[in-house]
Amino acid sequence: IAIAFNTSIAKSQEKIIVSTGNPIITDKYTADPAALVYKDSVYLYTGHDVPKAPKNSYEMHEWLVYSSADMVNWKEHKSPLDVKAFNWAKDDAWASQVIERDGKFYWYVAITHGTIHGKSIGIAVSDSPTGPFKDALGKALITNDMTTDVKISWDDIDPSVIIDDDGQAYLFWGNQKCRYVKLKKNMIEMDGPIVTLDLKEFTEAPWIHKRKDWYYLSYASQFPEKIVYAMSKKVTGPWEYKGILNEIAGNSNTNHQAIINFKGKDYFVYHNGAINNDGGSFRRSVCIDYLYYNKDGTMKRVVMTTE
Ligand code: FUB
Repeated sequence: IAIAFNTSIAKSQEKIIVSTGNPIITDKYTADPAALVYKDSVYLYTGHDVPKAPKNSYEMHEWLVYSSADMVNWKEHKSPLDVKAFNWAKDDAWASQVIERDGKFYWYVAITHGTIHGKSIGIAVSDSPTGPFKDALGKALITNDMTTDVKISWDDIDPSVIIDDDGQAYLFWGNQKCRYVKLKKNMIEMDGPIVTLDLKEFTEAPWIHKRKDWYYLSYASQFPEKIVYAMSKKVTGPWEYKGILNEIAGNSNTNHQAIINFKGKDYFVYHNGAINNDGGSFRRSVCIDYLYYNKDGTMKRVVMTTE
């Protein structure tokens, strides 16, 4: 992606950002990207790292949305969702993904539960990809007490959703262990047991996508994190490990990816800590690079660029 510098022009509550390089957004810290291709636009959903967070940990209270028809000119929309939308939750607007079904947009988010110890997964819904979004369920879909084999409180994070060709939807998520569960057609209820996958050196950040007749499960591995991936002929596996897709992202212990095809090109969307000599593991920034597939369906390693 060509880059020289990024400019932004404020217009009421929306802002146009002309992104000519990585990171693509430089006036805010953006993390944990998810991307949705809908009609002729890409919608980019991110977390928002608070600048100069007083603690050496994540401080995130809202999610952001940007849209683009060309991957260069981005419109920043007014934040359509923050933690207060979930009245059963406490705080922490961690990683998320939006998916469309039958004209409705479902936003799966990781968030700290108010009364059940640990992180949980909630869902917001809207008639538009840019909101307004409201709590779809009035409670969490996944809570920490449903997955007691992992003893940390943040193992139920990083939701990623796919609707398979037969219409069956699956929610993947996890830290330390990757899980999935079928979703009902209404997208807000589970439709079967939680299944735990055995993935090599899985840390977190699963992203599930399909291309031709291959399913891809990419995820953050080890710590500091690299993005690796596995492939399968079925969405439920078995998964064959295929190695590193993206090395440790500059100056950030975490990496977190989305993979999309838009107008005939494949993109790898991720974050690093490279902004303005001031970024880092808790002040991250979204980047985009091209992604290339080999003839056998495997993905070429993505090398982080500044352009
Ligand atoms: O942003 C908070 C957490 O950091 C995410 O949930 C993880 O994927 C990591 O990026």
